[in-house]
Amino acid sequence: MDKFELVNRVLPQPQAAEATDEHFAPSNIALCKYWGKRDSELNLPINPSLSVSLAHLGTRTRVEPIEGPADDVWLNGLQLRADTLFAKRLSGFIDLFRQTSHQAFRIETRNNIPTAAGLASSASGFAALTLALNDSLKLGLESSALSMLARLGSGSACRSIYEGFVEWHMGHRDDGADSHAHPIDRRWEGLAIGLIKVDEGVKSVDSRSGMARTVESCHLYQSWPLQANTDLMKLHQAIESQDFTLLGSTAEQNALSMHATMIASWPPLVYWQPDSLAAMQKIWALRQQGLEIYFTMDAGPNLKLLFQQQDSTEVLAHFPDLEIVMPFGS
Ligand code: 2P0
Repeated sequence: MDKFELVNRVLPQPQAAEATDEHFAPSNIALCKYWGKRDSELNLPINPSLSVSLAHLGTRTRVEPIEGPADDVWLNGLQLRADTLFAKRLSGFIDLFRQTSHQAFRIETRNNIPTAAGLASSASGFAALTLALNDSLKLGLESSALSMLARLGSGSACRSIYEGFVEWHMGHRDDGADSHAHPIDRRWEGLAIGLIKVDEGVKSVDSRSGMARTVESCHLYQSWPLQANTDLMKLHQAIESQDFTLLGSTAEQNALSMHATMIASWPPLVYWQPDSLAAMQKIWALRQQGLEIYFTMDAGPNLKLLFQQQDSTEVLAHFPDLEIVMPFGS
């Protein structure tokens, strides 16, 4: 099955496109990571994942039908050339929604994710675009269908349809119709995430290629789905009982296990830089001294610190440049 067939089955008859207001989708950070696909056309994962959305940090997107043959893409107030990778990816995604029509759109998208944070914007970007298209074409889709569609733009975008804690059920069907995210009905006031910038440059191997390389070449990868499933259960337990030690230790071990599979790929995939390791060692030393902090990392050199609001002053004393996000408020 290709993605056009899948979308064709899900979409109701689209109405004439209309201009929309801005639609917002939050960025998200996985506590149990998505790493590896069983189908790269449909972005179907090999393992389930669990994330927390970053409240007001994310992407705002509006779309407007325009005359002419080509989309007109604006990112953070700047018009992009149609041959840029970003514009091509957006237009390729919109093609899924205009199967029989040739309707072009002006797409205005803005990220308020701090550039220093090293956070991916593709998750919130494709989620916000999916919400805007649903509005423009009057599709009236439910959140689970929106999540499934956003997944076709970028896997992790399926989690950005929701706020708070979110689980991506990997699904088992070959067509991917059952692979979408669900919100977890639990809040955690006082849970804090700190963004530690190590390097904000563009990484040399993107997640998509990195995952493919790991699945193809890493023997350790065989144990990854088992680890992810075990961690998922622990995270559910931690969220249910508000057990921060369990949440932080599980998220940190999960991230390090994912990085172990990357490092053991061939050619090796090492996203860490010397300052990444220095930050980890600092965190481990502070933890030894009794400060309860943990970290997680994605496919890049930056760290995301997990801690409790009650420790903010002490954490800031050790990491003065930390950008803090409270996913559930304080
Ligand atoms: C995650 N990452 O769960 C993991 C952890 C990176 C490391 O989801 O190919 O940009 O578009 O499905 O969603 C980044 O992968 O990949 C990601 P595609 P995506 O957050």
